[in-house]
Amino acid sequence: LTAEQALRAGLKNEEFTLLYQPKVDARDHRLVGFEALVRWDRPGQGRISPLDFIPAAERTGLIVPLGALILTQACRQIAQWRADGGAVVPVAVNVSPLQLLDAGFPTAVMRTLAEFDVPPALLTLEITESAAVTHMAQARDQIGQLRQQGVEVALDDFGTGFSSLNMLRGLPLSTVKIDRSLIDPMPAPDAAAVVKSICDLAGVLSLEVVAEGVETTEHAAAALAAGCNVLQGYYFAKPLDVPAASDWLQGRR
Ligand code: G
Ligand code: G
Ligand code: NA
Ligand code: MN
Repeated sequence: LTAEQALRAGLKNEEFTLLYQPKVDARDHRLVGFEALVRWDRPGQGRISPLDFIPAAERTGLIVPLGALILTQACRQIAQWRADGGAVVPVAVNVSPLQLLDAGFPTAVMRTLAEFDVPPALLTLEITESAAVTHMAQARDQIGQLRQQGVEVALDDFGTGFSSLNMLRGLPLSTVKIDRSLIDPMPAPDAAAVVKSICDLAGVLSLEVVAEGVETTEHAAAALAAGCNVLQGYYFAKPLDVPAASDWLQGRR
């Protein structure tokens, strides 16, 4: 079986599962959102990391239907949590460059939200810089359409690519997520200064700041002191299955 054939079969049989990693308020560590992270449960092969199949999905163009399936699963889960009647928080879904730049993407997102009667404010899309670097005008237009409808858009892995500052200024974003490689060396003063300057800049641009990869109490304290609004990482929780994520929503963690 080629990677493409395996992916096609996986799509047909809906072998993909979403895990949900909590994001917490930097000050009081209360739950403020989840990031959906896909896993592939391949019969006979166990659970496969997205690092091992997203590249093939992008290469073959299958990321477009796979991305649509992931979005559907996330919206279905949000609807389920709403139906449960307890607290609900926004869910962030990762979007590949090819998906974002697909002309039908904003319409497909709005159609999926409508299908499950999910308010757009409960969906955040996480995009990576590479999508915007080469197709800035198209990315700006697509993101603008989604923001206009009330969907939040976050720039993921900030600090790892190039043209980052240009992206921050030029795209209609709601949030910037600072890559964990910048969080990890904190509280070293030089690292803290870099994170603080990103937070200061985000403040000027009216962007919320999420610190990724918070693994220790020292990371959490330093990220708060630097001005991050939201924290995410193994210190609080790893990506969780639905029952564990539901426990977080109900305040039992
Ligand atoms: O969850 P994990 O650390 O294994 O994720 C590895 C990489 O895969 C990360 O860069 C993450 O953004 C990406 N990823 C996880 N879930 C999705 C998804 O649903 N869609 C896309 N396009 N990328 C994802
Ligand atoms: O590229 P993106 O930021 O979407 O990557 C998300 C990935 O980061 C997920 O696969 C998730 O498992 C991983 N992750 C989440 N929290 C932490 C953390 O605290 N430390 C490390 N090393 N990885 C993390
Ligand atoms: Na990502
Ligand atoms: Mn992400």
